[in-house]
Amino acid sequence: MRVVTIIPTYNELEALPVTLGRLRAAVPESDVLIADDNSPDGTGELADRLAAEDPQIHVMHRKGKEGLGAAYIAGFRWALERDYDVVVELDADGSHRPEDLPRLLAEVDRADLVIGSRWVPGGSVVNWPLHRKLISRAGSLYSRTMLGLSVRDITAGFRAFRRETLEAIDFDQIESVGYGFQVDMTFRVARMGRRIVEVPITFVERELGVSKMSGNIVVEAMLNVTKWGLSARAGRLAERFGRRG
Ligand SMILES: Nc1nc2c(ncn2[C@@H]2O[C@H](COP(=O)(O)OP(=O)(O)OP(=O)(O)O)[C@@H](O)[C@H]2O)c(=O)[nH]1
Ligand SMILES: [Mg+2]
Repeated sequence: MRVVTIIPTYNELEALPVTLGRLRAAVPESDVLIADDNSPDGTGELADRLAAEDPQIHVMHRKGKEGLGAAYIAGFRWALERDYDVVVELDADGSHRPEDLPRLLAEVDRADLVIGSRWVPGGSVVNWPLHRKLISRAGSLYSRTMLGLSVRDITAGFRAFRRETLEAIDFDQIESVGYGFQVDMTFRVARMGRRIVEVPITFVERELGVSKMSGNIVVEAMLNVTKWGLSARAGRLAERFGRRG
């Protein structure tokens, strides 16, 4: 099983080397692709230096900041052009513990998508204020209800995809950039009837660097979820009336 872990970065100069060191120690068999959006702080150059010392580390330099979703899609295409069987998503900021990755990979034999989940029994969040926990849980609950999904942590960004799952997705149709991107991917995988398994993880709020999360990203995600939920319902209604008429 050939595994590549994609790490999207924007201004992660302090956090990236720590995360990378932990990842290489925890899952030495995984190759790494750093997808950097021309970070002004020099993360891209640091990534090049780390890659020069380690043949399993690769770097993709992108023009400028286009959001997490666009960076992941570029990384997915890169991975599919090479013969990887499993593609992992991992944040650079230490929130996703590389030490949890072997437990995700252990499930990928029996799942099309494995999600490292905060909101299943055994999962948890460290260093989040109550309001942030509530926003995340409420966002997942709203998305689950609107989209009719059983996944607990829909916005989670720590994931392992089987290659076949990614091959079945038309990336040109994906519109969202932030959390909406993760919801969008989950919804597409579920609608294809593929199997999603959640594995409990401990999510640790970043200690180094600055957050790129914004109110806009949350609003975008919720608006998109509402739109997708309503159009899926409209589609089902049209089908029902179509059958009758
Ligand atoms: N390439 C690229 N990476 C990004 C972009 N925005 C965020 N990232 C990376 O995506 C990962 C998650 O971003 P974060 O800023 O941690 O967002 P978050 O996890 O929602 O928020 P906090 O952890 O609270 O800071 C990190 O590795 C970021 O560097 C982007 O526009 N382009
Ligand atoms: Mg983060």
